[in-house]
Amino acid sequence: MYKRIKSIIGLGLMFSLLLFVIACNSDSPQSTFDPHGPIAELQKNLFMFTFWIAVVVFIIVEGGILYLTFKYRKKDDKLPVQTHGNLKLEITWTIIPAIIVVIIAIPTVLAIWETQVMPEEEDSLVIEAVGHQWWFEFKYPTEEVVTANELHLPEDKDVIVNLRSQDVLHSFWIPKIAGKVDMVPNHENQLYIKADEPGLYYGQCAEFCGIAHAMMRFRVIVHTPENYQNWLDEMRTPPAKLASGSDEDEGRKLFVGNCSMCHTYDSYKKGAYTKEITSQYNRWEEWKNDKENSAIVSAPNLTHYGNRITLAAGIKENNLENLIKWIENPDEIKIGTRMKNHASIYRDENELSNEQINQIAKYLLSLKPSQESSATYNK
Ligand SMILES: [Cu+2]
Repeated sequence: MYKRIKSIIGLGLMFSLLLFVIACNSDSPQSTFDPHGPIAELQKNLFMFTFWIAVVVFIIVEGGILYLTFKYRKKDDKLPVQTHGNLKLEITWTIIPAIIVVIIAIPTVLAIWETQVMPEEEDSLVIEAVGHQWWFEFKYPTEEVVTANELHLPEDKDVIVNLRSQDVLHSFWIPKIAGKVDMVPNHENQLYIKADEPGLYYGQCAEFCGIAHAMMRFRVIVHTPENYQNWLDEMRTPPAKLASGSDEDEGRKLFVGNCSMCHTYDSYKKGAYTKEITSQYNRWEEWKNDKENSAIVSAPNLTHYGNRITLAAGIKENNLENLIKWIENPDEIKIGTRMKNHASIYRDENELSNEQINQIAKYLLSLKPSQESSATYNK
């Protein structure tokens, strides 16, 4: 019995050590130990400062417990000297933790203040990020660009993200760059972010928001200033014309007939930004008024979808095979989507054939700006 307990404890310790080692891997795309922006850097430094103080406390306290356990373990049947209370000792072990808490609190409070100060709006890029069950909408009001699940940023630029939610609580977090701040319905929060190096970063909803919460992710693509400008230009460029009778063109007709009530696909047009804001609002209102039977819901903007890296909010690589699977049955990739519950193509009488699904997928992947551009995506 004793042996069994020992081996269970041993296995438990080994498993904990394994988890500890895995968690320390700074190569992981969501590791906070490899910061790429001032906010994440500040948070990491604060964590390390607190961590090392905790390590010292741990060693002293656990060392003391082990020392006393062995030194005063039962050696014979003699009753040891019985004492009660020690004023000096009790005052000491009350004051020392209080001092430690103050030492940790000072940089913590300073860091909280520092992250709350927003840069001047005139010198910053202002972005609206809206949380939906279970995807992210990104709007660039000054640039009049709207996209979903992939946030494009220029490097070394102060960015103010205005955070909102259209349904329940979500939380916006890019572990290597900044966060996390809650996205609250009927309330706007702000987050200051800045990325110091071009590259691809991972984002994640960090507040439980329903059945697909863990699958509510996004990507952040940080560009050099020139590439960022190219991306903006591309977002205002129409896609190439489709050859009549091609699979893509057939897919376009099917998409317009079945999907375009919820998914906007042409926000490259002039004035499209304001139109999209109104459309999303109306879709949302209609769904809110009749959650069971509403024919429309607010949905990710699919302008230049062919340039996206992932589908289903950062869950699968964006390619033909995955996109077909997604359209066939979204629940298999991400359970609970409103698309599955509300789009008419999922009702028996309107079901699409495999060929039609294939055509829609090909059409969506063809949605790319037509003109040659020098923009290089950091895939
Ligand atoms: Cu969530």
